[in-house]
Amino acid sequence: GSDRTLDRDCTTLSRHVLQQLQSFSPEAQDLSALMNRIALAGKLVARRLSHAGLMEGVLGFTGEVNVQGESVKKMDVYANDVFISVFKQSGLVCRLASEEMEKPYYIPENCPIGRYTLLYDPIDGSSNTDNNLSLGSIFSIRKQEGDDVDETASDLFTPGRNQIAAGYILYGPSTMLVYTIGKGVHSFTLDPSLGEFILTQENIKIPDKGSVYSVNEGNFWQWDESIREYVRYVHRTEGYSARYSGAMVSDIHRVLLQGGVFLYPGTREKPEGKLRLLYETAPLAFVIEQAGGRATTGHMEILDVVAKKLHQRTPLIIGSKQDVAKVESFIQNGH
Ligand code: AHM
Ligand code: MG
Repeated sequence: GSDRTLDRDCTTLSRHVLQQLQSFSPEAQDLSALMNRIALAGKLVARRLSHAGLMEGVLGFTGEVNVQGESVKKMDVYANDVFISVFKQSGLVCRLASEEMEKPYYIPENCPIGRYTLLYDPIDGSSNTDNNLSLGSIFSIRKQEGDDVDETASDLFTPGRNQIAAGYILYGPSTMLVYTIGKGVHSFTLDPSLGEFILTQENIKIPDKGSVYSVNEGNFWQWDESIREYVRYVHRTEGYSARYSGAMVSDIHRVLLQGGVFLYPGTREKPEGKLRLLYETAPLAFVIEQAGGRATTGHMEILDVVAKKLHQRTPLIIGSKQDVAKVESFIQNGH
């Protein structure tokens, strides 16, 4: 009835975070405030994207190359700065680290009290930016351990299981925010007329098996033979569909809802693949594990991998339990 609709319409993100924890605990207050800030960053990026083609100076390249050796787009810089300015005012975060910055960014005025670190990829799927296709932002929140505020951020070199919150924002036909604080996975949709993320699905469970496989087959001859064998298996087995958008947030969102597997394996030249552990593969692994799926490098659960450096890469095989196990058995046993 209408009351239920109203109830659902009123579950905003910050309220939802509080509901999952002891509302008045300091931890609940902090996490609610942190998620609120992430939502604000998402709204700012979504707003800019929705007008991008109409405005001067929003799309295209800056002419710079980032630490990863990738050409930087204007939207990458904009979104990176959005997170910085939003969290500067939060008081809670002393340090941010992102795909676009070689070293962590410190906010000294927050450091005496701000004991959290935000790790993020401001724009996931950059190659989609200039074509008005789906994009994402990925985030991970960790507690800052000890007083190690040096440039290496070595206190972050612990397993992904230590994340206290993680998720992504998907800029698609609607803007969605999906998050976990270790108590299930929940999705919110931005209602542009309210300017609020409203709860759309609680406790999302990924199917144990799906029909989608999502991988860039253009890399076929750069892969290890075991991955080629897996893809040959998929080709000769009825019932698989290929889906690959160029933005893993959108591909993994599909896998979360409908099941299947997303892979970004290593190549012979780059055995660790392309994706970065701390702000790409670990946060997505946390979400998918919380939904009942798995994420592995092929040899080790992603959440057990310990970074040795800030921008460390890992191979990624993520999705439904059975589909991930299938890929794994090709890697480990050749079939
Ligand atoms: P980005 O953060 O620089 O955009 O890189 C991550 C993206 C993923 O979203 C996507 O799955 C992958 O890189 C696409 O790379 P490729 O073109 O090599 O398949
Ligand atoms: Mg990225």
